[in-house]
Amino acid sequence: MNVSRRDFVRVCGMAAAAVGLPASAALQMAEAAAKGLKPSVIWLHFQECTGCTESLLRTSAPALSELILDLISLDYHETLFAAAGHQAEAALRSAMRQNRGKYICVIEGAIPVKDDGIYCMIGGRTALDICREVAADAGAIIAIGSCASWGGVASAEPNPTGATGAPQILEGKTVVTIPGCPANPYNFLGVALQYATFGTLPALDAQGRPLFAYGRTVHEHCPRRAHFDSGRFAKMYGDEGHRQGWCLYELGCKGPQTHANCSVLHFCETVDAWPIGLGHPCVGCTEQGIGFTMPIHQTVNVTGVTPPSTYPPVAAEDKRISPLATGVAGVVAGAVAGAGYVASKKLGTHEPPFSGMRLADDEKVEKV
Ligand code: FSX
Ligand code: SF4
Ligand code: F3S
Repeated sequence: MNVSRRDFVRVCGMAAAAVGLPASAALQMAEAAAKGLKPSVIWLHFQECTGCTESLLRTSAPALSELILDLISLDYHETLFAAAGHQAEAALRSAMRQNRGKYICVIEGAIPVKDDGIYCMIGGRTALDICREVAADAGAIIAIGSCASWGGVASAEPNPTGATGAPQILEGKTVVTIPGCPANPYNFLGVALQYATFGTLPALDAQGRPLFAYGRTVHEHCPRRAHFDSGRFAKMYGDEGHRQGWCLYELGCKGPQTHANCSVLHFCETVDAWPIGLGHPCVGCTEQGIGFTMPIHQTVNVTGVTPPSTYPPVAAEDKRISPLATGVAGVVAGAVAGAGYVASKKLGTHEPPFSGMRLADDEKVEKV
């Protein structure tokens, strides 16, 4: 296809940045893809809405979605295939045979296990059987979206089909999970290109989520965080606080308990194209036990201490400082405030949990 090398490197750069790799890795990824070293991808669809595929293909610039299809070799994908019926089945067999042990098996959608899996059948076979068979000969397995990661929306109560995720079906295998409803396509692309170029997978957490994307909560790098720390909350949709872009916690934002990088990696390369950016609380779509489980407008507990209660206020005044010394004091105060900011970026969940919104030290910090 006719694309400039610049565009090619640009998409690789976004994928590399998503996985936390340097710009030089983007060049290597682009060169590997240009040489034809593209990952063979066999993409399975089970119980889902196809939103993950849609978000992969709905980039802001049409050329980018074409580029994405040029970076991976999509050898089997039911919804994008022209083939149907026996032809499609034959394509699956052939893709598995030709790339045995090397292909990336992407699973989109939950797998129902109730009643021997009869609630999702393709070509006369259950999703359960297909998933196990295709994953058995894969070089890497990626569960894209919350449905494939743990069951997602299909597993919401009362879960009539026994919908579950790929890691639960493929016990003992490494399954990279990219939850999100839909998953952010650049998190997927980054993992796929890293695997194709370097033969490695990113570091994962206990649920198989890449740490580069799910190591922190939405709340930790939310652009509305300053409002949270200052106690400024929207109380109703359309009220003054909501129009001013204040924190959405009291409207049920699940950001404090939801691990994801959507606050820094928006969708469709469009600025602010993510729930909070558009004025809606995070519903916790990437977090098992929250997304599709907790009522949307119910507030979550805040675990992980915010800077105001973790660090002493920067208000310790030294009355002996002369007016001439205020320039120096300003620099020092700025350095301390900067350290607090950096430390806030490093917040983990090691601190003792607390609930409630207004922190005792808020007032002091506001005066600084
Ligand atoms: Fe849909 Fe993907 Fe949600 Fe599920 O996304 S956007 S229902 S996570 O498997 O297609
Ligand atoms: Fe952002 Fe939600 Fe946290 Fe408020 S509660 S700062 S809107 S993540
Ligand atoms: Fe999902 Fe919350 Fe991000 S709803 S897309 S994890 S802001």
